[in-house]
Amino acid sequence: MDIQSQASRQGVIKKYREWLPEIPDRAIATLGEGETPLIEASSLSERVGARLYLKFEGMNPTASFKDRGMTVAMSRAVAAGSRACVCASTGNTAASASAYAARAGVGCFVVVPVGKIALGKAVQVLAHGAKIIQIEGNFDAALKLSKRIAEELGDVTLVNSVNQDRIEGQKTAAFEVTEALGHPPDALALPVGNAGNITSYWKGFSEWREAGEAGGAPRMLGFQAEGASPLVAGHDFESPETVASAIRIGSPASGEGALAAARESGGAIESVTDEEILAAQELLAREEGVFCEPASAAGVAGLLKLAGEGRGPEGVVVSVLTGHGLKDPDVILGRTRLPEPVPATFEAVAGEMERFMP
Ligand code: AN7
Repeated sequence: MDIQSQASRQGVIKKYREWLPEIPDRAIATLGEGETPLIEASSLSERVGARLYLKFEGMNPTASFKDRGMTVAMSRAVAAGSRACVCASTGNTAASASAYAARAGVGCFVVVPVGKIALGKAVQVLAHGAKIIQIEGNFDAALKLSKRIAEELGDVTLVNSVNQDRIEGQKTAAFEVTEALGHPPDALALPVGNAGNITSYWKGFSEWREAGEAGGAPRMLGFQAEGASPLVAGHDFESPETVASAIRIGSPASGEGALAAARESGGAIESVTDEEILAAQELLAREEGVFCEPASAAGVAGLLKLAGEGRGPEGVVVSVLTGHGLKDPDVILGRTRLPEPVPATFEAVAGEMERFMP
């Protein structure tokens, strides 16, 4: 018996091969990505006025959704004989590329804005031994440079989502959502940065609808952080700013894809403030037990905002939580900290507990 095909978490390439570009077996670089949980959120459902599920992409091997696209992009780079890969990143692409490059045995260079990468993500890159190049510029400058590097150095593959293989791999999340519910949701809410992921989900939902695997497709609701919301404002942002460092992007490479997804699905691209993002992150952690990074909470923040204005989606709604909360410890430590120690006595410990007992 073929043990691989029986195993769960065999990776998105083996699971959805007929929907993906061709990859020879020998080139597959996988860490068992995909098959992430779809968690019913009863407390938040009441707040948003719909039946809300959370697609927790923080449960991927490097703790973000990027792994779905990275397994495809890296495997195709191996198949093409690439010596190394390069990417620009706000952090998660870098973490994912570092892990999959290590797995595939190719070199990895990540170009990042200096001092703007969340701690957990930088630590992942260092652990996997990839080369970090910090530039004195923002993500958009890093992406321009990475594109040019890949063009001018022949055997170096660009693994940003402008690489179509990334889009192809990430669309598998739409298949999983549809399979888990037994049908596509009525709406899908997610954060938008470079706009690769919303483009991917819409491609996945559209392909299954056209192939007759699903009867419809959800309204796509994309949310940018207000300080980095070029798709809402209608122009690029020179100096994007938001607490959600993952989506601190002023000139989204797949902006057209995001706008098309919203238009074709009857959805929208809107913005949420940093306060709304942090409040949603806290609600998710404290009321649902799901800890995601700030950017990942933008979808729920958006749903709460729409509900508050009486224009929230109804029916079955999925919000994609794109990355794990452990990625960005500083955001939590910025608003709370460990308490002072107490004496090691029964009275002191019981006294502390009494003050906090629900
Ligand atoms: C947690 O890592 O762009 O709209 O360089 O890390 O597809 O860009 C990360 C983006 C949402 C936005 N949530 O997705 C990068 C990077 C998290 C992210 C997004 C990112 P896109």
